[in-house]
Amino acid sequence: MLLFSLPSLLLLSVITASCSEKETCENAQQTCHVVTCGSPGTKGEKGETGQGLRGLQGPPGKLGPPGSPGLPGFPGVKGAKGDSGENADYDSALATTERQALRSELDRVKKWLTFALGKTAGNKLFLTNGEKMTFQSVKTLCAKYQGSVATPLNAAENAAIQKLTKEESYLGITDEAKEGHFVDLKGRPLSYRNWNDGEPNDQDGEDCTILLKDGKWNDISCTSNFMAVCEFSL
Ligand code: FUC
Ligand code: CA
Ligand code: CA
Repeated sequence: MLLFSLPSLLLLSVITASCSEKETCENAQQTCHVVTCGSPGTKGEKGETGQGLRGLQGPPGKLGPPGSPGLPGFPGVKGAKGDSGENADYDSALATTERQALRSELDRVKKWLTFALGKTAGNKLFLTNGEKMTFQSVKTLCAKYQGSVATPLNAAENAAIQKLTKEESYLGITDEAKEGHFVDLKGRPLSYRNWNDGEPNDQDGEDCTILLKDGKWNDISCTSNFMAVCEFSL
């Protein structure tokens, strides 16, 4: 580094040469004719940046705000096949229990119905709505309730129908298809008959059958009005 400017050095050389080596400049001022002492030099230029050690790293900053949600991921792989359904034996046992319970309840309801309204014989239930009508109307009425016109197959069934009403009732027996040949509504020949004396006489073209109050049968006009009695299987 240059501590003194060049003119200052030259001036200092002149003073040193004219004074003795052991004299100070103040003394020289007193003894020398020419006194020329140095003034302070101009400020040097700023030095270069130092090479000091770097400080230690500070603590982590505060947590930033949450970022926005990312895009949906890809669908996962298909899972393994599941177990088979419920236990079949258990289902079967439950079905049996439920069936038995329903059967029991149905039997109870049938008994109530029979006690209050109907008459039974074997596995048949006979019911009437208490109305008199033509034979065609009785067929339609019974079909509507999933039954058929009362057709006694034996004395017990005949008696059951007889006890149901005090009126004369139509039976499901006709000779409409072939005169004199009485059959049931499915066309089957009769295995049981209970004609009154002198019947069937086909008086004025009688092709239907009624149950008389005493339980005997008479052939009669199909367009006359008689009690509607239907039969239902139990
Ligand atoms: C008898 C019966 C007829 C009718 C008449 C009033 O002749 O055979 O069907 O009931 O009586
Ligand atoms: Ca006839
Ligand atoms: Ca008759």
